[in-house]
Formats: sequence, C-alpha cells, structure tokens
Amino acid sequence: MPGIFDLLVTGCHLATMAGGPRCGELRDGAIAITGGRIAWVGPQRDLARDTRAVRTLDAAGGWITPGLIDCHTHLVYAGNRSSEFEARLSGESYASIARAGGGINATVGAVRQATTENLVAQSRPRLAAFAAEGVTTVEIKSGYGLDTANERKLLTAARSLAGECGVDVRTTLLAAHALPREFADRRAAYVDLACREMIPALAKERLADAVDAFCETIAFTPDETRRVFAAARSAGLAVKLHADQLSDTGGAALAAEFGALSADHLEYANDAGIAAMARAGTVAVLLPGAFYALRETRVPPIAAMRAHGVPMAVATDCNPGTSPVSSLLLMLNMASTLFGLTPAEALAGATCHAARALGLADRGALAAGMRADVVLWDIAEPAELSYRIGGNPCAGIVRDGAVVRWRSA
Ligand code: DI6
Ligand code: FE
Repeated sequence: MPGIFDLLVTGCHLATMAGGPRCGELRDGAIAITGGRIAWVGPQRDLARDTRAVRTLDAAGGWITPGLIDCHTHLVYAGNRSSEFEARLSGESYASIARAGGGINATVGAVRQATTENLVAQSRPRLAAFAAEGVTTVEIKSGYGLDTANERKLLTAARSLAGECGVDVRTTLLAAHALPREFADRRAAYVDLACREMIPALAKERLADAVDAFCETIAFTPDETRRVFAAARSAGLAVKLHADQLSDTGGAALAAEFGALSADHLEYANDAGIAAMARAGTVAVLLPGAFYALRETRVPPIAAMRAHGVPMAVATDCNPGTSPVSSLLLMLNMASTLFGLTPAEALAGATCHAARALGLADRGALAAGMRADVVLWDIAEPAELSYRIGGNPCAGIVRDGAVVRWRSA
C-alpha cells in the first residue's frame, strides 16, 4: 500500500457498485483517496497497521456509495407551469396543452425573457437540492431557448452553476425539443437551423457535451431526429434520445441505430427496439417522475430490458412541465414502487448505469482509479435509499477528493 493517503474513511460499509451481488457490498470496509481519485477500497482489517493519511474520517457504521448521478434533467429554466398542472387535473392532457401553444413553448417564452443571471438564480435552489442529497454529477439539457442565442444562454447558465456549486455538470443541447412558435408550419426550416447553425456553433464553443432530441408525435419525427443526429455526429458529439414516451415511434431502435449513449423514457418501446439497444450498448434511462406526474399507466418494458441485458439508469427528468422533481432519492423509490425495480437495480440506476448513460467511465463505482465522489448515508441497509419516501439520510459528501461535509467534522 502506498505511503500517505490524502484521505482515509474508516468504519463504513460500502455499496461499491463495482460488480458482485447486492450492490457489490463490502461490510466493515475502508476507502482511501489520493489526488482526487480512489486509491484503495477493501476490508478495514486489511489496512496495514502503519497506514497513514493526511486526514481520517470515521463513518460510524454508515454506508458509503458512489456519488449519485442524475443523468437526465432540464433543471435550468425560468418560471413554472403550475397552471398547467391545474389544467391537467381538470381533464386537459399534456398533448392538448402543448398543441394549444402551452407546454414547452410556455417555458420558452419565460426563458427568452430571462437574463443568464436570472436563469442561474432561479435554477440554483434546484441544483442545491440535488447536491444536498449526495448527487455529485448532473446532466443538464437546454431545449427551452429554441434559437441559437437562447440555447447558448441556457448552456452558459448550466456551466456557470457548475462552477459555483461544485457539482460536475454535463450539458446536452436539446435544440429539437419543440417547434418554436415562430416556426409553426415551417418545420423543415427549424430543423435546418438546428442542424446547420445551433449544433455546429454550440459544439464549437464547447458548450455542449452531447445532443438530444424529443422524438414524439407532438415533437419531432424519426426522420427529423435522424437529421439532428447526423448533424451531431458531424460536430463530434454523442447523442441521446427522448424515445417512445407517449407513443411507439420506433425511438428505441432509432437511438440504437446511431449508437446513442441512452434512450430515455421508453414507456412505449417495442421489443425489437430494446433488443437493438442491447446490441448497441445504449442505456435505458427510466424517468418515473414524468410517468407519475402525467399519471401515465403504461410502464416501460422492464422485463424485456432485463431479458436483453439493457442497463437501466434512473433519473429525475427535472423540468417545469412533466416532472417538477428535484429529488433523485424519490426517483429511486418510484423506480421500485411504480416500475418494479429492485432497490439494488434502482441504486445502480443512479450510479454505475447513470455514468454510462453519460459516457463517463471514471465514476459510478467505488474502485481504485475512479474519481473520488463518495457519499456517506445514515442507513442500516442500501435498500433504505429507495425504501424511504422523503427525508434525506445523506451524512457526508466527498466530491472530487474534497470533503464537502462530513457529519459534524
Ligand atoms: N419529455 C419530457 O418529459 C420533457 N421534455 C421532453 O422531451 C417535458 C418538458 C416540458 O414539458 O417542459
Ligand atoms: Fe426529459
């Protein structure tokens, strides 16, 4: 074992998520960190008696997991849509509200009015809520600007929130989220703008890590999505897809065809699409918050995902319309109660599989060489993370090797 570690955490149980049954659990373990990376993980009794560290933290019997990863959010936005919530409660559908010019376009109106600073100020409490629950990596999509300047504003706000909060933010350009009002009846012209201007420009400015699209009857067709993905590919960006959320448009297979990092929602995905995702290595991102808020009844084909060995991630879809959620822990619960995931599958969905949905090989598990994003929980068993509804058992956070908080230390 090397000489002096930067940080040593003792007295813990670990859900390593690094393979093996039951979350790769390791009871009575310890974890050592050096240079922002995990240097060693193992049973505490294997620590050499002369092991030294600049700082040692006692976990007092709590559980350690990798930092949680929310791989699908739209958390930078302005305003809110509580009036649409009321309209849906009195019988209107999400699709009819969207067709009448509300929905995503309502938030686009609010975002276009807002300054970057406004957007940061309105989104800060949401990101802070994630961070307080042990989320150390968050993906944030644009998609409420729908022109180059306003999509840039959203991505810039996401990047600047990252800087001030310390959470690692991955940005995704979602130009093909909805047809903006000024392009009504000029669909092809908007897709041209997205492909010829928005994607190349924002990729060149390094504001986006990936490109996403909403492939749906109320949004973009499979052919329009293909054009967007081809532009992403030319710009050297990975792709992800909002697929088969409200109807089966063949989104799962389309995502697989382009080697997408993930296909998300998937309530209506067909079996051939799931099989294609397995072959392509595309992660299924489950979004139970949107399913719940829209009071959907069609559950994603979990059995097919398991049968084909498609990795399942779980995310919040934090957005003002269909998932006004800022708790990833609540999504672990809903993934189990609504979709039937085991607690171990749900936790994998917010750690190792979420990392893969973002194309990040350096996190999501506790193993030597991984980024040192580590969370301490006051729980007796890992299943408690999805069993409880409300409350926050997070008792300590180490992010990129730095202690953000630790009990009373
Ligand atoms: N699917 C969703 O659930 C969100 N976007 C998407 O493509 C909804 C976004 C909104 O209604 O504001
Ligand atoms: Fe979404």
